[in-house]
Amino acid sequence: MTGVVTLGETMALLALPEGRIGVGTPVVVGIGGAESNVAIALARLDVPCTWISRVGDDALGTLVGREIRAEGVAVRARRSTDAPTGMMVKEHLGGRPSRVRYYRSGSAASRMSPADVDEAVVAEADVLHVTGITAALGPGPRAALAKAVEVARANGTLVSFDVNHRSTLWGSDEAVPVLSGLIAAADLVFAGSDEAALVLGRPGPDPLTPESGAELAEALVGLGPATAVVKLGELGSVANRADESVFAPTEPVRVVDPVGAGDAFVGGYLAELLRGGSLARCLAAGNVLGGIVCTVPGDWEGLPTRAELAARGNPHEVVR
Ligand code: KDG
Repeated sequence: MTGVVTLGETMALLALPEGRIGVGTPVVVGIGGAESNVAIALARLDVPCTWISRVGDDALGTLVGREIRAEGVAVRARRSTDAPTGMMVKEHLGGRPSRVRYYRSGSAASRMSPADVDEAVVAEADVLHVTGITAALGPGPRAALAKAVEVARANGTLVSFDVNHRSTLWGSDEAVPVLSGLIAAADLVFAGSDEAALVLGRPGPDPLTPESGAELAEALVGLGPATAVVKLGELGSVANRADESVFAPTEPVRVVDPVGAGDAFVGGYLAELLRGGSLARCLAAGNVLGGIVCTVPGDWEGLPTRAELAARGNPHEVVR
């Protein structure tokens, strides 16, 4: 197994454990980024991983690189001397996240370009995993994404794409055609139900059920990918591939912080895929990781190692 390569921005994360920003408000410093969250999930499950990005030549850039490397992920991130590391501030109320604000416009990662893409690393990987966030960062990152996808497709590297629409970064008029193009170029697509509805130009499913989720997954496959997965939150997840529809329910968990659950899901799914698991097992593994990460504060800190996962017993799965 040569593993997974990801590409995207990771920011310094300033978490305010309770209340809003003010003089003397305690802050917990960490990091967060959808693609590195996935890479960390995979590395903790013993899947070799590389993360490609750019960070600033500053203390936050050092923090980001050091933390991701410490998780066993290979870091390919140039340091920009003329742009800072991006940052996000996460406020909490009653112990749960209440608001996230980005300070990433003009960040080092928003200046990524195709030159940042290590072609050999992408060509040799089993999977390239990318998300819509990178496309929203600007023309340079979008071009880097396009190059990574092109190299992957030319070399038989599976392209995995998580829609990850961030409405605070771009409007849907600009986002939908770009996201649709990336879905068409991918082999495997992940979306939340609202994201799937957005790119398909439909209202969000009401009620959200395994059946309405399955319809969305089937419609996403109609855009081009071989497999589409729709994450259904506390219901579980559903996938469509070659006219087969598979639903896997979740076990209930005590949710402390749901941010990062989607990335954990993708990490669990891809790890199982690389072990040769069936579609049902991939969904079940995704559900388990997504659930676990919700029980711990932070976007990725609760991700389990392979040993911790094994200690929990086998994920429950249902196929139909
Ligand atoms: O999926 C969790 C991410 O949203 C978070 O870690 C930060 O990448 C991030 C983003 O752009 O919101």
